[in-house]
Amino acid sequence: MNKTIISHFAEDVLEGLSAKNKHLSSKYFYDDAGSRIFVEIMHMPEYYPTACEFEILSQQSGEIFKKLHFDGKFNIVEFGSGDGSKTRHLLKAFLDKGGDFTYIPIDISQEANDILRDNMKQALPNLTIKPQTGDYFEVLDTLQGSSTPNLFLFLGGNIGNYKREEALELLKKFNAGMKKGDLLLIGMDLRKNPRVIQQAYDDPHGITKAFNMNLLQRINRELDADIQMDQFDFYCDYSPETGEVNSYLVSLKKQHFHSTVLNTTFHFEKDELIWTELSRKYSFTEIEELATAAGFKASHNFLDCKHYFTDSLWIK
Ligand code: AVI
Repeated sequence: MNKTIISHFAEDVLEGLSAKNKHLSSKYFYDDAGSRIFVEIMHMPEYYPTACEFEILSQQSGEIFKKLHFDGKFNIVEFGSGDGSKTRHLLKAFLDKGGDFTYIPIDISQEANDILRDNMKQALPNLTIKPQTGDYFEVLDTLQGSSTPNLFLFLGGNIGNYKREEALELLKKFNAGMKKGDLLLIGMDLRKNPRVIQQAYDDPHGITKAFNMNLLQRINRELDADIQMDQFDFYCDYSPETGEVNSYLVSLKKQHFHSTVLNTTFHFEKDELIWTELSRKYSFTEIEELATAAGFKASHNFLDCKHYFTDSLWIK
């Protein structure tokens, strides 16, 4: 882990745990340990979004291909490609249909890109793949000079983890880096029976709890702190009125902990909360409104059979 990332983490922990309403950002869930726990979450029967998006991409990629209006060559640019296991189905269907495209996955980690390239080359030997390592927007800048049309992918429902204004800001930035006629396929979790959503986050196995508690372990590890794990619990709540799952760590007693790296002692009241994550669920109207506000037209929703999740196709 490099120093800049540690110092961003350190700064954000200091700011978040010194605030009146304590908070830590869910972007810090994903260190090596957290990423492993997230894989476990994706395999839980209660956590439906992964299986739903898998179903959409494995069964409907041919239909998605039909909706592309590009003649000739195009690029498929993926933001946050991960291990590519879901995208592989889309790429395979597009190749089978004779699509002439270059796949450009963007990731901040060179290692992740190298692994992805090897996996994809093995699974799809005819794929043209040009991974780009770096910030999404730097890569968007380099694509703007070319006249090749683009299909952008932002899958997995990650947009739901941004607060409303931040989601809009991110989508506007994507839009600014796109040409007229470029497409965005964006994964979004839909509003549904609240019990289904509550179970997916408040899971009976305690895996989502471990995912959240890892934030505290990370503070202990990286900021040399002495948090007692068994003195915190996890709580999450889905509100069907707002469409938001909000997650928290709960202090089980009046307590404090010290971080040597931050040279600070943090105090907690009994039952005090640390807000850790927002996971928003959308209605179709909200999807259309968000698309329009960010400069797109929502043209088609590709749904799983239960209508729990959408890969929504937007056009600039
Ligand atoms: C990555 N993101 C879309 C997940 C979600 O559903 O909001 C993260 C997650 N948090 C708890 N479980 C899964």
